[in-house]
Amino acid sequence: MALYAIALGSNRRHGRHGAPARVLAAAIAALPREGVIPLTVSPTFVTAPIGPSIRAFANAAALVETPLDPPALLAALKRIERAFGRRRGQRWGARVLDLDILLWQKGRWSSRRPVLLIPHIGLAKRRFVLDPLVKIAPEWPVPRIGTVAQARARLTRRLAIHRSGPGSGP
Ligand code: PH2
Ligand code: MG
Ligand code: MG
Repeated sequence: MALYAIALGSNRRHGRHGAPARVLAAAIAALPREGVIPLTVSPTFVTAPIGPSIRAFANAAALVETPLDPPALLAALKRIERAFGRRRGQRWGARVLDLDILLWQKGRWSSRRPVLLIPHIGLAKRRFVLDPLVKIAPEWPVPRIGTVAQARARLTRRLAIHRSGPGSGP
């Protein structure tokens, strides 16, 4: 068995499940059918969209346990995305469900087939990932940074410095 942290996101309604927050709850409920057991689920956050999409996202994170290795877990998450109506070509656009592998217990993973990097490349750069994750796994190690809590502290400090930079003051 291995432990993973995954990120969940949605910014489109699902015909049957409803609003994005409901889509995330339904996605959590779909995990066990793929042999992925949710152990801890964060609260759901409503977040401003980063990138081209204009709709707000619902975001959450979960700690899960599974016998699957990273490529097999990625395939399982993609099957769930497809079952929820996710289509190819929606990268960074509005999407009904996005499931990303953030971290796993055994440290790093890097492969080209399938294209998969753990830790997720956006992990340390995105509040919408770290805010939910820090609620459930503050002490989880993040290679080269320390812990999830330290990654988030570093990011929020950096954002504060940007906001107080030249031109933004009184
Ligand atoms: N996902 C994206 C692009 N932008 N913005 C928010 N707030 N939340 C997301 O999950 C998100 C995003 C691509 O995966
Ligand atoms: Mg994503
Ligand atoms: Mg994704």
